[in-house]
Amino acid sequence: MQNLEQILTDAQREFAACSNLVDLEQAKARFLGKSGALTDLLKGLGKLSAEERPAAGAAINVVKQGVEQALQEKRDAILAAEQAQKLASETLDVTLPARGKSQGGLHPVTLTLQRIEELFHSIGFEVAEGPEIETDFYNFTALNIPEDHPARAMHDTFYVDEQHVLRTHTSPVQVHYMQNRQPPLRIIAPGRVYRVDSDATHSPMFHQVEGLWVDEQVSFANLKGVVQDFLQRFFERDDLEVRFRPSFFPFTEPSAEMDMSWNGGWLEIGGCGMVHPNVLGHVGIDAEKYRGFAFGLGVERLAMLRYGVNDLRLFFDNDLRFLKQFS
Ligand code: 2NM
Repeated sequence: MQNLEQILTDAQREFAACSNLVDLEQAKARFLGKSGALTDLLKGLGKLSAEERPAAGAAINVVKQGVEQALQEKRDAILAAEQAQKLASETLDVTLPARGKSQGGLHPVTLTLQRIEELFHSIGFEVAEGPEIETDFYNFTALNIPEDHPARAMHDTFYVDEQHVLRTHTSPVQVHYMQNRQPPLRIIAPGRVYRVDSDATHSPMFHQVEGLWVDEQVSFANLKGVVQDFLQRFFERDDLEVRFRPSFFPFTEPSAEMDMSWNGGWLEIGGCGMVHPNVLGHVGIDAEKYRGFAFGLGVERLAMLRYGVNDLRLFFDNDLRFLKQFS
């Protein structure tokens, strides 16, 4: 019984030396466990006489309560310390400057399309759009390319099913537009087109912009003026020349291919012509009263020339080292 005070001080000292809950549990077992110091004393009570037992039991219980209190205090202290450490390690300094935000940029083809749209808008053209999956009628028939016409072989076509194709040009947009309106009409149709073609200079998906002007007195001379004015402004060169070579398209008559002067030579840049009377007939425009001109330009081609890009495929690789140069 003289040990009681000693047991309490031992327990307090041993608990104080513990730095985690595992050690503390082991220390607890040495005092309060099955064969702990206090448990041994309690077991020994039976050997005492009936007179001695109450006082001895009370004394042991006082110490036991002291040990338990020391244990609980240490347990609380360890938990508090662990919590404090966790909070410290998870602290966010909300006053730190944010990570640098990296600004994206527009794709060179998008930039080129925007520039084209802006230039045509400034001379009164509207921008028209339409679906990339088209019916046979809108992509071919309405454009004077009947079922078995050899011209269908001019563009290798991706067929979706018997009646639907991925548009091979944006002309079907103009067909839709003409169907719903009467002249005067002045539109460009920019967008994706698809052809079965893939090598260094051809992508199966590329962008076209087609222009259309329909009115009573529209002439081939107007076409030449609009195209030359556009190209001069697009390339910011007043001395840029345009030349027209006779050609054939089913949807225009007469038709021509367009070249522009470039580095002392000529470069083919697109096709054009006066809208064929059959096309106007298909969309319910009186071909006796109205005439129209139309032209088509390759957007990637224009982008390559404007930005000095030497390989078409760079536009479709999405290599950031390339794209970053345009942001
Ligand atoms: C070209 C060349 C020549 C063209 C024709 C039409 C429409 F719908 F009015 F008939 N749109 N675009 C056309 C004419 C397109 O691209 C090389």
